[in-house]
Amino acid sequence: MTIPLSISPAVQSALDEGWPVVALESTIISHGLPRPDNLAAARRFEALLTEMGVVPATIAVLDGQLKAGLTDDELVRVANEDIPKLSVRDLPIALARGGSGATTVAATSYIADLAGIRVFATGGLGGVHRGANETFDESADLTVLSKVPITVVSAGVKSILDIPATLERLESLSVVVLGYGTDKFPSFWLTDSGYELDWSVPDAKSVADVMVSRDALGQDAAILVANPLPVQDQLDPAVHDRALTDALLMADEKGLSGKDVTPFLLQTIVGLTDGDSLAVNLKIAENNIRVAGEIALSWSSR
Ligand code: PSU
Ligand code: MN
Repeated sequence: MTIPLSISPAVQSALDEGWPVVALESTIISHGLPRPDNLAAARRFEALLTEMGVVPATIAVLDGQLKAGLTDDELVRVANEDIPKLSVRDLPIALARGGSGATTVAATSYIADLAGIRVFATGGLGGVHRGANETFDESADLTVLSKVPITVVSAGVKSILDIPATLERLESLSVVVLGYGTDKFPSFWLTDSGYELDWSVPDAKSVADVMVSRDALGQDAAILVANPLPVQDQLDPAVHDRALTDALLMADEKGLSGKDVTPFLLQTIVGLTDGDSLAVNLKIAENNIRVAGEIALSWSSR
């Protein structure tokens, strides 16, 4: 069986010509944002890149095909159909059944790499959950990033997770972590988690330089670019802390586990912040997409 990978004509010609391409994930569309804002956001994410002269490649699984680059009809399907969230381990099952699904950071990175795409923008990466010492709940995003040579731009990880444990695991897994214009790891809705990073880069060209030396070393792991939201755009820290405490308590009371934990926490926090977290969420995704676009431009102009 050959890999059922379907690359859109626009993405394929950009890859052939060495033009800049940025992969976008689909779980943020299907599970991370509510309808109908999700479809508008998915279209805006692509438009932001197109306006920069970068080709967007939204990644998903549709009818048993791994897709890199979606038509507008396909974006509508991802936004409006009740499709499952697929990590890397779910891909063989989805393909065998001819099924569809939205891809997590892990699955998006994996498919983008199969397609030959080097740069990927997401909102927030999965990581080690609080209480993981008992539940073992650690996102496959981390282990997959130890094996896939992609550059992911993320606003750190959300404070729903155990941030220091996530940073420790990124170190164990030899994932390169670069603060983008900062030496503090961002915590998604908040500019600064309070945790220090070892390395900071000032601009997109410096990230492309690290990609070049990473390739020269033949390393397997990804580069994580931690891109903070400007402080004036962050969620009010008091609102944030209250919503976080309540959402974690509610997830605990429900006894959630597995892949349902992250979407539940994200949706609950949108409700608890009267939608403020959602507005910030969109700014974060856009901020990351712009930086990923600049990195892809710098990478393709070497
Ligand atoms: N964290 C966010 N927003 C998201 C996700 C995580 O701040 O939308 C999504 C991403 O697709 C990520 C996935 O890859 O959740 C991780 O899920 P889990 O924790 O079940 O591995
Ligand atoms: Mn999990």
